[in-house]
Amino acid sequence: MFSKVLVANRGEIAVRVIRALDELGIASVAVYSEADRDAQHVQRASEAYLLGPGPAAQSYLVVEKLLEVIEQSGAEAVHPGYGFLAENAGFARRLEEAGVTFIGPPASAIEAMGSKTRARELMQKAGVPIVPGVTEPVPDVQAAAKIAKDIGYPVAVKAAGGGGGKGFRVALSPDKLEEAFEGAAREGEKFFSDATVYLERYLPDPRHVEVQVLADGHGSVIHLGERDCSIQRRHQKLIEESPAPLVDEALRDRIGRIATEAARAVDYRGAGTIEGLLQDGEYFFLEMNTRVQVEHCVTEATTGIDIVREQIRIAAGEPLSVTQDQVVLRGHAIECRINAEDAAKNFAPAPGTVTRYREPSGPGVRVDSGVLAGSEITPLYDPMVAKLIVWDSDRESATRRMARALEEFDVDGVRTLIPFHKAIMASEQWARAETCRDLIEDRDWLKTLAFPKQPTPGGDDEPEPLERSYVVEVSGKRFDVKVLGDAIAAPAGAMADGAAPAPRPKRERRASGGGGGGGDTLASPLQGNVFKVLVEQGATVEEGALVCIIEAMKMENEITAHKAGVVAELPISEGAAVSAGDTLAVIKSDG
Ligand code: MV4
Repeated sequence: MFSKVLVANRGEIAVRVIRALDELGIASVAVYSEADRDAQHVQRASEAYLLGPGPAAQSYLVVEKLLEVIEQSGAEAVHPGYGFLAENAGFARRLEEAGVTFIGPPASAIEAMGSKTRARELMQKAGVPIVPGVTEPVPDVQAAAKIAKDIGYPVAVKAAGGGGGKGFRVALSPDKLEEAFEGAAREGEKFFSDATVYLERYLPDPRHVEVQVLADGHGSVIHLGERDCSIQRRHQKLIEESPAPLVDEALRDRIGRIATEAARAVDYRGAGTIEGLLQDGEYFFLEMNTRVQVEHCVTEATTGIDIVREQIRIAAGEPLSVTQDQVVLRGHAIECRINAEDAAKNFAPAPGTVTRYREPSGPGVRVDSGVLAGSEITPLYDPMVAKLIVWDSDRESATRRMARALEEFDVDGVRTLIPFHKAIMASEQWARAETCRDLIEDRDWLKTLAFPKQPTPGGDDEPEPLERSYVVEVSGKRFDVKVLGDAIAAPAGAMADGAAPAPRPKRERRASGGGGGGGDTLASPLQGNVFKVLVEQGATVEEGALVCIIEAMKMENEITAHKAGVVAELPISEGAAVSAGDTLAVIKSDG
C-alpha cells in the first residue's frame, strides 16, 4: 500500500479522498491555488503545497507544477478526483513515465472512452447496445443531412470530444439541422478543442441510468448497481438516486452485464461509470466516465462499499474486496447537489461568502462538503457547496428524510438550491418519478415548479420592511416570534440580557440577482463574458425574453428581460467581460 498520496483536486472531492486516505493510514498531500489558501482540503491534509494563482489554468491544471510537488513531497500516487485532470490521458501518461501511480484507469482506457465516436465503435464491436446512429465523425452539414434522413427526425447532434451534454444539440426538423450542427461543433471546439460531431437518434423520453463498475488488476470486473440521474438542468445533474425507480432485479442484472462487458472491452481498471439511456425497458450505452463521479455516494449508501477506498486499493495492486455475489443492495439513497446557484435565475451561479453554515445530521444523513462558515464560493470553480445524501429503507421514506435534512440545512450568505430541492421533494412529479426534459418540449416541470424565492443574501440595497426574530419565554414555554415593520430605535438598555435578538435577524427581501439593479436596469447576476447578445437597442421585448447569454464557469447563462418594454440602452457587446451588478440593458416600459 502507498504511504503518501497527492490529491490533485479541491473542494468536497479532495476532502472525500483525504478521508479515505486517513482511514487507510496513508499521508495526504493537498495542492491549492491562491484562492484556496484557507480551504478545507488544505487544512485537512497532512501537508499542502501552493500551485499558483486562482484560475485553474494557472494552478489545478498545471501538470508541470504538480509533477514538481510530487517530487518535493515524495508522493507515490495521485488521486485526481473528478474534473480538472481526472480524464486527461496525457496527465496519466506523464505520471506513468515519472513512475508515479495514477489512481484511475490506464491512459489507454481514458483515451478510448474520451472520443465518443471511438467509444461507440468499440462498444458496438463488443456487443454493447449503443444509441442508434453513426460511429464515425460526420464531416459536414451535407453529410449530416443524409444521415439524419436515414435516422429520422428529431436527431441528436453531439460533439465527439464532449460528454455530460456539452456540445449536445437537437435538430427537430431538416431546417434546424445546420444550426444544431454548427452549435455542437462550436461548443466541441470551445470546450474540447475538437469540432468533430456525430449523430444519434434522439430518444424522446429516456431516463439517465448509469452503472457503477469496479475492476481490479486481477481480472475481476463487478458492478455496484445503477443510479438514476434524470433530474438535470442544462445537462447538470441535480439529484441522483439509487436504485433507479424503473429498474427491477432482472433489468439490473442485464444492464450490469452490459456495463461490465463495456469495461472489459477497454481493459478497464479502477472505478468507472457506464452512462446510458433507458427507454421503454431498452438500455443504450451513452458514454463511459473514467473517474469517480460526484454521485458515487448514493451507491456507497446502498452497497456499503467505499468506492474511493476501492480505487486506492486497486491502484496499489490489491484485489477487489468483494465479489459480484457479495454485492447486496439495501434500501434507497438520494443525493441533492447543494449548489450556490439561483434556481429562479435559470440556475445562474451565485458566488459569494458563506456567512452561516450548519449541516444536517441524524440517522441516514451524510454531507460531503468542502466549506465552512466564512468560506468563499468563488466564480473561479464550480459552484457546488455540498452534497447531501440520505439513505432509508425505501424511496418514499428516503424522500421524507431528504426533506427533513434539507429543512435542517442552514446556509446563508449565498443563494443555494436548498429551496429548489425542498420543492422537488414535496412534488408529485418526484413522487411519481417523472422524467424532466429541458431540451425540446414544454413539459419541463422543473421549470414550472413553484419554489419559494430566497431572500437576497448579504447586501442591503433595498428599503423593505424589517423582520426580526426573537425567542421569548412565556410562562416557561418557548416561542419564536417574528416582529415585522420598520426598525424602531430601541431605547438604551431595552435590549439588555434576556431580550437579545435571536442570532438570525432576517430581512426578507426581493429575490434579485447578486447585482440587484431594480427599476429599468437589468443588471448582470454574475461575473463572466458576454457570449451572445440577442436583442438590439430600440427593440421591444416581453418580460422573460432572452436578452443575452453570459458565459461563466464554463456554463452559458441565459439572461432574460426582467420586465416588458423597449431596450433603451444596451451597453454590452459580444466577447466583453461583465461583473456582477453591471448594467446589461435598460428596459423602459412602453407608453
Ligand atoms: C440524449 C437524449 C436523447 N437522445 N441522447 C446526454 C448527456 C446527458 N446529460 C443527457 N443526455 C441526453 N442524451 C439522445 N440520443 C437525452 C439526454 C438528456 C436526458 C436524458 C435522460 C434524462 C434527462 C435528460 C436531460 C437532458 C438530456
